Amino acid sequence: MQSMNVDALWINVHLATLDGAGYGIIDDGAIAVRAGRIAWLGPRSALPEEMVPALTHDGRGRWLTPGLIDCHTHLVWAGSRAREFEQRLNGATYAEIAAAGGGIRATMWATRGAGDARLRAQSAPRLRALLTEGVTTVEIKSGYGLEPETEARQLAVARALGQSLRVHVVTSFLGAHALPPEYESRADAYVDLLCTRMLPDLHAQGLVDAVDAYCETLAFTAEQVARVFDAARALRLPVKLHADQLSDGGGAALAARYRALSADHLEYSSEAGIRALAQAGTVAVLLPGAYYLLRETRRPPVDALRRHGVPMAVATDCNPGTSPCTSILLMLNMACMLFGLTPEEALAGVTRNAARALGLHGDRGRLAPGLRADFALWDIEHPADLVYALGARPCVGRVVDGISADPP
Ligand code: DI6
Ligand code: FE
Repeated sequence: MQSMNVDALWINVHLATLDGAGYGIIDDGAIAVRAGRIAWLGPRSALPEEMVPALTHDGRGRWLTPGLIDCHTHLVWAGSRAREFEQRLNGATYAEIAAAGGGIRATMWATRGAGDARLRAQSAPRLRALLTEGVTTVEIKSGYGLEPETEARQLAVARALGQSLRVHVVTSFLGAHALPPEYESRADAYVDLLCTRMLPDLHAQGLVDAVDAYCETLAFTAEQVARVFDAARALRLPVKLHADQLSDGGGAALAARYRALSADHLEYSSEAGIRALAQAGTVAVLLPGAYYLLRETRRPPVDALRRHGVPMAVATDCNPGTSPCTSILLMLNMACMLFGLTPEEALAGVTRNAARALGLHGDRGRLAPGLRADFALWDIEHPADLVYALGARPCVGRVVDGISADPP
């Protein structure tokens, strides 16, 4: 019999493959890796006799899932907005604080003023916190520079953090996050700058994997976003959108029109908007942290998303203003408790559907032969424990590209 050489084999693990409709549980399973990809998986009883592993790991009855994917973060920034949080608890609104020069602009000043070393030092702990919860891929947006140099530095720091902390980083250019003070009441001129200079330059430097925009009354109009998306399309870059978070600005339909990878937030999206997302194959990214911290009362239309078959992802939205959150597991719980997802839907939202929201569905987010060997190992009794327990620290290991990368 011909031998089947593999680099590593995990036995004595329960698998939740997240491949197919639900958890995809394989009790007492085994999973083998070759050249950073999944070579084989199944029940241990079906392990091919001819398999010759260079290394065998005993999972000691733990659970192994796809590495978690946080598909929407603004994780690289400098400074703190704790005082604005306090102001809001004393009665000021998010919009009032923004109008008074705080909000995104406050973080912009702090980020512009921080050197690379400080930007990196302040951002790394946030990324480390995500890694302790089994995250193996994280999306990180720019959008706190709002001028060419600082936007580039944010994206470069994001890439560098990924390399030093053993996690895959996917970057999104979010120059259209807020209007910088230099362009006060000249929003269209700023959009010109984004389309003709910033995006092409950053793309040429290899810093951009996707393009995002904030479509909202206090940010950019649908027409302005469409121009940014046209510029992205000219460079063959995929797009995503902060859509209908605080009001129905037709964001879902706009995202669908450009076949966006994802439309994110969606609290105020209409039924027609949801139908358009379904037709375009766009993922709905739900962000319960922002909903919670804004004390929003309108929930995203989860029933309509289900009815129309729109895949739902869940993410931290890690940002200093509306979601200072570095716990993807807490988001799983909140997605269920606040938005009515089931635990299976929530877990799919940080694995297979999160991969889809990044255009990486064929590469990761599930346990299946040929996919990237990114895993999380858990000391739990059942996958629902990941959603249920608040403040637990169940992650006991991460595997990135087939190689163990213990939680920091
Ligand atoms: N994502 C964002 O980009 C804004 N809200 C959200 O959910 C605000 C970010 C900020 O206030 O810094
Ligand atoms: Fe966001």
